[in-house]
Amino acid sequence: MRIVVLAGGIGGARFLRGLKTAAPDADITVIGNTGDDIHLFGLKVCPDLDTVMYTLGGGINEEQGWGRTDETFRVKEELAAYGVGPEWFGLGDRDFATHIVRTQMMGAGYPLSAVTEALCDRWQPGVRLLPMTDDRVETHVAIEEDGEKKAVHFQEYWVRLRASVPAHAVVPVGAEQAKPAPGVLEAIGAADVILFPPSNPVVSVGTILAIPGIREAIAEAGAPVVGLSPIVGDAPVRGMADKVLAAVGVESTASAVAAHYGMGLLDGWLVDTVDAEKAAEVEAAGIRCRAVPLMMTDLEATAAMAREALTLAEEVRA
Ligand code: FO1
Repeated sequence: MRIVVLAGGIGGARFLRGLKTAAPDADITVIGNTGDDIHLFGLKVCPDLDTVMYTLGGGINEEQGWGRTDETFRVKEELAAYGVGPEWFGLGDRDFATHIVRTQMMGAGYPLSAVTEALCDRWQPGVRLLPMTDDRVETHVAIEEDGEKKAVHFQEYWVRLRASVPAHAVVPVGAEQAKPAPGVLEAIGAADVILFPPSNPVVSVGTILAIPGIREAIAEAGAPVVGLSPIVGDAPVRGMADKVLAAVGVESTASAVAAHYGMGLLDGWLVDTVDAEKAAEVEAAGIRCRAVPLMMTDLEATAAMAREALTLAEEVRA
């Protein structure tokens, strides 16, 4: 079975671990969000691609959900000693190697998709990891800080500010000019199932859908499209998705996120059992809905969620 998954960072990566367990023989293609990418110290950092690669490759810092295990920060300390910032983004020594290799290869003319394939040669994530595009797209957030309106890079909003100020707008800069990376549209067209994992619906899945051609390809694909709500009990399970949902005028509920994706895109939607009463509202929006446990507490729980999503996909296909 060919499965395509639109994945962002931590939630998407953890879900993929469960999906691999639930469907060990499936051919999984991950379309990874690159709107979180940031250029630091002359290096290109791809947080969401790296989180998927490290999580599935066994190198992730498990409790953080990002960065490498057994990390040290000597390079970061030395940069700070030179007064070279920013200090608020924790790049570890082992992680730096990934960004050095990536930047070196891109400097030699390799597109991000080829670089990602090369990095995955080492990590063997067990999925095909494609960036959503080879073009530069970086999400910026319009905020007001100390009375001054400005746009900050998503990472500054997310990490330095901890999303502590309202986001007035979330803009994937460069998305309009970007093209899907090689293999992305083909994978969508050939998919038997397309999944939206519990990733951030605005800055992760939303950014991928903002690349011209991707939303249309999914809407036209013959495959059933099933999503899993990242919102449980009117709050994000992790992260601060509610802050960016507010920026796009979507309330932080399992049913509002389904409606945000819309029936033109989604055929099925899983909500957590605590939101069971919302299933009727989602079904009224033309999207088949089931209430199942959606907390990724461990691998087996996550695998069970993945099985439920695949089961719903078959129900919808029928
Ligand atoms: N998140 C943090 O909250 N603090 C950090 O210092 C931080 C550093 C970092 C370094 C590399 C990387 O790949 C991810 C990193 N993240 C950090 C997580 C990152 O902001 C998020 O994983 C994604 O951008 C959102 O999905």
